Amino acid sequence: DVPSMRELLGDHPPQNWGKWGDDDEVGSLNYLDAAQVLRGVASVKSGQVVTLQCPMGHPHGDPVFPGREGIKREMVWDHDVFESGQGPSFPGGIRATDDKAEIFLQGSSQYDALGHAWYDDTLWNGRHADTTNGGGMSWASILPIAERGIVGRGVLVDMARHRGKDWLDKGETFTHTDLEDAAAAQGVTIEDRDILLVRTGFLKYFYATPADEFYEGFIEPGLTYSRELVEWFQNKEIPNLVTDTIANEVTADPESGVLLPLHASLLRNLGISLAEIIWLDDLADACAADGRWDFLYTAAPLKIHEATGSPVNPVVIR
Ligand code: UVW
Repeated sequence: DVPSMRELLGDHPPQNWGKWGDDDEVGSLNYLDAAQVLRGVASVKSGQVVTLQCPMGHPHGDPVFPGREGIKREMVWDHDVFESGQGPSFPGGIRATDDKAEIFLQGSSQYDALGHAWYDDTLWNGRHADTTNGGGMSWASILPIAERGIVGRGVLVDMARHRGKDWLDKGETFTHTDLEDAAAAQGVTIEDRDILLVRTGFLKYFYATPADEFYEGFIEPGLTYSRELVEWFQNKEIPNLVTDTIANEVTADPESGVLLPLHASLLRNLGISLAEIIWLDDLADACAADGRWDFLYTAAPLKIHEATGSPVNPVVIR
């Protein structure tokens, strides 16, 4: 029998509720003050820019959590539309293309709102989950995060490279001490308040694999829950976890079978922002080439009123 989230995490899990006031909706991103921005800027050495979004509408399909779909983009104006007289006629004859799209906001490289996941009817900062009712999130939507932006020193830990693999296996796990060991082997330290990027290679596996094989017995590799791991994130004041997996953690806790206990522990309880489906291979190659694994990390989720998340294209400057 699978225990409840409360049974797994306990009645008094590590929690940051109230730490930045009862009305706070951005949680641990509060750690990213001006000093942290300058610490990130100080890690820029060459001026190299690397973008981290997976392209939306990739011919192979988009990597999504089962039940979601990739973008459905439709062209509304093209040359033929104008030639057939169906497009608008603008004075002087200028013409333009136009697109519209239907997207799952969690259906590509994305940031989760802090209110995105919960248990026991309560979400970030102790608010009732009925704030998700009525067609939009009236509490802890993506908007406050989008308004502040995310800038700081980022550190990439390449777990796949550290374990000598192109990608980690389905269900393969690692812990915070594995992260520290891998970082030490790379010659970098995960410092307090760092934005933590973790590469598993699993998106590389996605693009290299037929969809039915990728989704068969869907379980991703990733961090695995323990109270010590959650305390490590809390004590290090990590503001943001960024991974190249769809859900940022091993999908189901291997011992209990509970689904996504780190969403509950990190997002709901500690207010740590989660960025998922982030393409880290180009960045990892750049870091491996010159042996520098820290950088300025910037991300600007879209300002979508009452939304549960937003697509994003993080930009790293090295
Ligand atoms: C779910 O909401 C299931 O996952 P994610 O946070 O990865 O979008």
